[in-house]
Amino acid sequence: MHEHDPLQPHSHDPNPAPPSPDPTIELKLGDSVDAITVTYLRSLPQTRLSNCYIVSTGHGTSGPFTFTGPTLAVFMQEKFGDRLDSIASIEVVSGDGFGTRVQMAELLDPSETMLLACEMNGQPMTREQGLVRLIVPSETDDALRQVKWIGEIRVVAR
Ligand SMILES: Nc1nc2c(c(=O)[nH]1)N[C@H]1C(S)=C(S)[C@@H](COP(=O)(O)O)O[C@H]1N2
Ligand SMILES: [Mo]
Repeated sequence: MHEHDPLQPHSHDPNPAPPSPDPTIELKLGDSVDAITVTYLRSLPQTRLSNCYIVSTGHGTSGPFTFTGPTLAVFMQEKFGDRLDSIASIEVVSGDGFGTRVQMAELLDPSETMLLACEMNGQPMTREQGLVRLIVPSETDDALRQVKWIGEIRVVAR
């Protein structure tokens, strides 16, 4: 039977406000849970992406923004190192249930730079703005991969 997959592109009215004030980000693999803080993300090598737009046909485009943070690839490399080979995909999900799935091939694609952005225009993002936000520059459809308020990063093993 076909099951609706909330992590695949679908039409969506963006939630304007965070699901909760709780800034916790959990990195999950099987039964193991590792708490990720903004301070930790800011301690990793940072990448700055200028000229980012949050594009939405239905509700307008905003930007340009400059987002800064570790790339998702740097974060995964830091956490899993040579075990990266055993990973199939990653689910980046917010407490409001909104999220996207990133395939390992996309993560390692040198022409794709995905950020775990902690800063917007040189300032730490407020919780309202997303706090830690996934930036996928290649997605210019309906902002359906630009996940605000990241709450879980679920690692799916091969
Ligand atoms: N957690 C979460 N992230 C989300 C959404 C959402 O509802 N929840 N909506 C997406 C959609 S559809 C859009 S258009 C943008 C809106 O981003 P903005 O509020 O920064 O303009 O956020 C994206 N990221
Ligand atoms: Mo959107």
